[in-house]
Amino acid sequence: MENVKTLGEFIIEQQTDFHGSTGEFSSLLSAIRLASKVVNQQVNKAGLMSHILGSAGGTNIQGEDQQKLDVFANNQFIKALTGRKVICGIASEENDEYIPINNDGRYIIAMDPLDGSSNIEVNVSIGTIFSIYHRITPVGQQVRAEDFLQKGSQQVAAGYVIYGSSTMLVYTTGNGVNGFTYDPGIGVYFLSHPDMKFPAQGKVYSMNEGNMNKCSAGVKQYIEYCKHVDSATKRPYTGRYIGSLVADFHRNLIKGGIYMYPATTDSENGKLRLLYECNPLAFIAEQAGGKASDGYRRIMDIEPVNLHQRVPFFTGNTHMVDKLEELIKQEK
Ligand code: P6P
Repeated sequence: MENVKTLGEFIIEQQTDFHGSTGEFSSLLSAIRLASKVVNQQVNKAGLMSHILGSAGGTNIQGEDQQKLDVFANNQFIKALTGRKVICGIASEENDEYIPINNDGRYIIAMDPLDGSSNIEVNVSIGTIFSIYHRITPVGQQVRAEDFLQKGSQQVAAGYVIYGSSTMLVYTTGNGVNGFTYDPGIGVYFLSHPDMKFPAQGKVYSMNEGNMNKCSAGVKQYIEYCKHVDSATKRPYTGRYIGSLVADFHRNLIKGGIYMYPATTDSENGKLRLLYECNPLAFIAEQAGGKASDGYRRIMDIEPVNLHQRVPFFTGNTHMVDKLEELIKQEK
């Protein structure tokens, strides 16, 4: 394949200008690449591997049944990251507490190893989401909570893997967003989507409208705004909701749109987790020319208070998030 770049080549190229490259960060990304290939292989066989399907019997901090594939994915990422010595700690949706790893490691990672797991058994795209920071506490000591409770603006990298009709790894280190498509035949990711940006005009809105009557007036008004017929602003927009965050986010990144998981009367902070769902996708959204907000504040400016805290999450084209924020702020 003439002049097609692999993820490995790209990582090495990027290493030259990354935060005083010592190769450690490249090693970290390579661990994520490796684990994603192993998880991809199992996800693609989930329908056949009855021992994988079905609940693992445990429940995670969300009180959700842990699908065996959730547990499998979590273990694969932890194993790959532990093996590289560059990580001092891991926070995962599947673990109530953070996991100290190597006291000499300079990076921490927060991850949702397999988001959208309820879609596993209906063969809908699911994903891995990750967020990477430099540690705050001194190298050589055991990692502490403060290493994980950093604002999203402190991320050094963030990304996701989408296990869909094809498997892609999409990530940023703060110099734009690049997407790599996996060729399972040779086990290599190729740079297929260089410098990803939201299209100028978004026309898709993604929300579980079953929650509509539990949302604030501003959110309801925005949904009505999306449905209003107005050719000058290319409305009505199109409603698309897969119910798998990575799949909805990825489609909107490519086609343009807004993803919304608002606060509801059942959950005043919505459903999605700040550390390993909202912050990493917010970093990507901003690097792709978009925006991510809780309706009032930039997601990446929110000071975390605990590992699994939830925040309302609105992300996508800037003009769409701006309009939603305008209607929400009028509520007060
Ligand atoms: P609802 C999946 O469980 C998830 O965390 C996201 O992937 C998805 O966007 C959202 O929840 C779906 O939630 O309440 O619409 O089913």
